[in-house]
Amino acid sequence: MNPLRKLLHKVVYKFYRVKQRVPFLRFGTDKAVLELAQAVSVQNGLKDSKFTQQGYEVFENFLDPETCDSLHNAFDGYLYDSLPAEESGAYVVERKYQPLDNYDKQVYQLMNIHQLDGMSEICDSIRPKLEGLLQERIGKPVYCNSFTLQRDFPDDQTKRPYHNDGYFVAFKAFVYLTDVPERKNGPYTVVPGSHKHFFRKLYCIFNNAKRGNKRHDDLFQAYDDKNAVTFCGKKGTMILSTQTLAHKGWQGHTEGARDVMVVYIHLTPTTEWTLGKNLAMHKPLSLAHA
Ligand SMILES: O=C(O)CCC(=O)C(=O)O
Ligand SMILES: [Fe+2]
Repeated sequence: MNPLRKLLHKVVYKFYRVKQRVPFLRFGTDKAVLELAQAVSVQNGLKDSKFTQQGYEVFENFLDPETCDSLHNAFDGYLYDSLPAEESGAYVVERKYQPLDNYDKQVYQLMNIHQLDGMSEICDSIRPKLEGLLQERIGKPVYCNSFTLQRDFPDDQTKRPYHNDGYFVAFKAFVYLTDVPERKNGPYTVVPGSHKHFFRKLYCIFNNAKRGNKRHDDLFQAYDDKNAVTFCGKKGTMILSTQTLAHKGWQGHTEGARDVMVVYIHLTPTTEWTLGKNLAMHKPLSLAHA
């Protein structure tokens, strides 16, 4: 073989041997660092507002109670009676089957409800409002890429602790469809201002890799509840949030199923939304789960 080729093979081989051994370079953590650095720079370029400073904002009565109830009832139908038709593009994700970790075993999520008859009108009426609100606060156009409904059954064992949803800049609107009066009802929780942290997250990326944790965006090593805000509220309350905040659903969720509309909002539009499609349910839940 050409000696130059041989040398090249050797270099590539050595590089991957080293990459495998150094925790910091395992599991694509180098990519995570790049993502984190990019996110910080994108965030620094956003308009200065209360939202960009604290990373979230709460809007009471964003939806009226009747709309919340009708979404909740429609969700019941898709969970217990008949799953969405394949051609609608909507599907129900059963998180318990995701293979990466033991998180969120009691969470069900109906994706792409904006593509379902009966829910598309509500989503179409919310979309311009939501995009307008956020654009006004960050000074850049945004796109609601998927409207979803999430049901969290009580769980104080497997809720995912503090994390980021990847390190890239993304937003979510959480609209409670059931009352969340207390911590035992599992409120959404964030650490205000944590979207601006760089070194703490760099530490987490390194620490996750060292422990062999493939979730490079787990942040529980560096954040606790002392500086957190939990959003208790009535149905209809919306929390608009930067997902680069350290966040979680409250872990001591011991009472009542919590329904939330979760809208995925990004700086670029997507044409197709298939998040978690590999975990889509094939038959409805049994009523024993209600
Ligand atoms: O369920 C919650 O309150 C938070 C869930 C979460 O971490 C997310 O949607 O990114
Ligand atoms: Fe999250």
